[in-house]
Amino acid sequence: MKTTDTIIALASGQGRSAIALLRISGPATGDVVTALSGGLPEPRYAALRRLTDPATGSLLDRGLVLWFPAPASFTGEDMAELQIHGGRAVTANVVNASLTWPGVRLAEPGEFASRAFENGKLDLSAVEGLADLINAETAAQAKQALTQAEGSLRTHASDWRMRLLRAQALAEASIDFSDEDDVAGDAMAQAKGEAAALLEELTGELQKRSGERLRDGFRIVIAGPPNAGKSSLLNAIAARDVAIVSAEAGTTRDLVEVHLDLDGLPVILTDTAGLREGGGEIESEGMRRARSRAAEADLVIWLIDATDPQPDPPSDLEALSPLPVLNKIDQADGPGGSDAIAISAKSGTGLERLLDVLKDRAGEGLEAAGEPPAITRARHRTEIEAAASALGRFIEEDSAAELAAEELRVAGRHIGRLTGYIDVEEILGAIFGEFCIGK
Ligand SMILES: Nc1nc2c(ncn2[C@@H]2O[C@H](COP(=O)(O)OP(=O)(O)OP(=O)(O)O)[C@@H](O)[C@H]2O)c(=O)[nH]1
Ligand SMILES: [Mg+2]
Repeated sequence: MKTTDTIIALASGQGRSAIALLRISGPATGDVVTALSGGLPEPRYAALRRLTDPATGSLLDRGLVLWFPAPASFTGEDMAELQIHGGRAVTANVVNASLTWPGVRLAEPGEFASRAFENGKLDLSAVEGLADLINAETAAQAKQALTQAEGSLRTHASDWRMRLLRAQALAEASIDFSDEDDVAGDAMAQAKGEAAALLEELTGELQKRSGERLRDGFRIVIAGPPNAGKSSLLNAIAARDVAIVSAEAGTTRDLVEVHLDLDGLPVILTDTAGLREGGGEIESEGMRRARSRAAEADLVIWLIDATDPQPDPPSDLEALSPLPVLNKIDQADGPGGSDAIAISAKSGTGLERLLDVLKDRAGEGLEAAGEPPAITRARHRTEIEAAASALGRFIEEDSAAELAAEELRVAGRHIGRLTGYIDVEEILGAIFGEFCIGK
């Protein structure tokens, strides 16, 4: 990517729409806008303009033009946004007319955000927050993404870096004064105290899983004996005919997954093959998948048939403390089991209560009400883990002060990578590649 290029992209997504948003960024932006619309409007004020093809003079569209001269723009470069009619031909014509200008080309995915990063407009954690915001499917996901885009992780990271620098300064002081035993020992003890406090905080953040869970979704797996009504329950909750239901035992073999929005919380609900002894090759593979998906779940529902009460779940599932649910109570005589939630997937009886319980459990698992966690993706976890182990080594090292101090620099590098202030080349591609073109 050469930042001397001027890039253009449809920011509002592909396809037909009432209005489409075109974004242009780079040194030729002002020239392109002038060529298309006859001049530059006042910065940051919308101006209604006729857009014409600079080559032929023919009218392309009439739309709003916004001009953001550098550096006060999203990318930090000269930028313009054109709000034009969203027909495919209109947008293609305006893009093509812009592309005839020398040095103008179509943007790569994420290139606007990447220029914003290069120009110091956004740090990496904010870029990731924006990517998550664009991908957010529920209100809670959007809220977490926005909090991160607004700098929640950056705030943590810069606080951690300041504390590391303090510890580093103390450790360096102890090296400088190594011939004065008292001073040196004192400074090193203080440095270790700082490091220990920071390590405790990082360990606390590493223990929280709710950020990643919220980003990915709370995973609920429906398990149970064949024919208990697992697929019927999935369909009832999803309010769609997703999984095949039949009176034949052993109908479901594959995992069937639906994404739900439970009061703003993202939930992934999975239907599985019924668990029983025996079964042929395909059914056994289905049961193996059921068990392994249940083992990874945040919550397992153990569904039993009230007309054919079954024994307890097998021990591997029992160990996951599943939520017992009793189905088909429309056909059972009285309220069957003890603490099981009684439902009928067929008639809908008890489903509201079950959904309330699921919402509560998802809410607890995602800690939707609490402080936003610092870690929202595996990349953050990896860096913080690496920083924490370097801190641990620093605290334990008691022979050579120089070696110990090097561990603080290692920790600092990992914390720095959270925001990308240092040493970032190899992680850039992975992050910006997640974006769509035009962001
Ligand atoms: N009366 C009644 N029948 C139900 C209820 N839920 C499911 N059934 C019936 O029970 C049978 C099995 O339902 P499924 O949803 O296919 O059961 P499953 O647990 O997915 O079965 P497998 O995929 O074979 O493990 C079907 O004939 C359903 O119509 C219910 O609440 N009441
Ligand atoms: Mg089924």
